[in-house]
Amino acid sequence: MDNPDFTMYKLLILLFLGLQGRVNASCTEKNIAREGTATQTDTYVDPIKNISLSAARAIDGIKHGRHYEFDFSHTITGGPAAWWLLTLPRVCAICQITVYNRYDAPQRINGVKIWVGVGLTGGNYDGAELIGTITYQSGTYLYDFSDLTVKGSSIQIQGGTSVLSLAEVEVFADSE
Ligand SMILES: [Ca+2]
Repeated sequence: MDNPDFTMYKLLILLFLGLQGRVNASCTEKNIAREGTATQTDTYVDPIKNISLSAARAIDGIKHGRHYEFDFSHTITGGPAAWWLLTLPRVCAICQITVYNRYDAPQRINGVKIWVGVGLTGGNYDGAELIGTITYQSGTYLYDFSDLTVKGSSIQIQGGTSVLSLAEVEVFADSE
């Protein structure tokens, strides 16, 4: 029989390994969206400031979504034909996607769909998994899709009933 000190030592080792396992299995706090490349159907240019509201503005780390901060993406195309596509550098075990809405004209988010797939091209959802559809709620600024267990290298957001305009998209993956 082990002496009490050795038994305690073994218990501490087991506790440490157990905690490590929990950490490794959890959703990392790191947003990997900014490691990817964002594209969209087409791009609206603000006619006053001549600023292009590119797809990349939805992964620029700025989440305000206010019109004159130009920190959001904005297509010209409206409805389900509009898309915003994030291509990650590798297939990831995605556990959470957070979509930050525009502060101005927030109702445009209504009906927007979030898809995850592998190697998707713009407007193509073949083999992709539908993660969810956003129903606009007044006063709600961000929409979380958590506890996901889906592998993919592409996050594609499909337009709802309006143009597709996103303040920010964050993607979190399980630690490998
Ligand atoms: Ca942004």
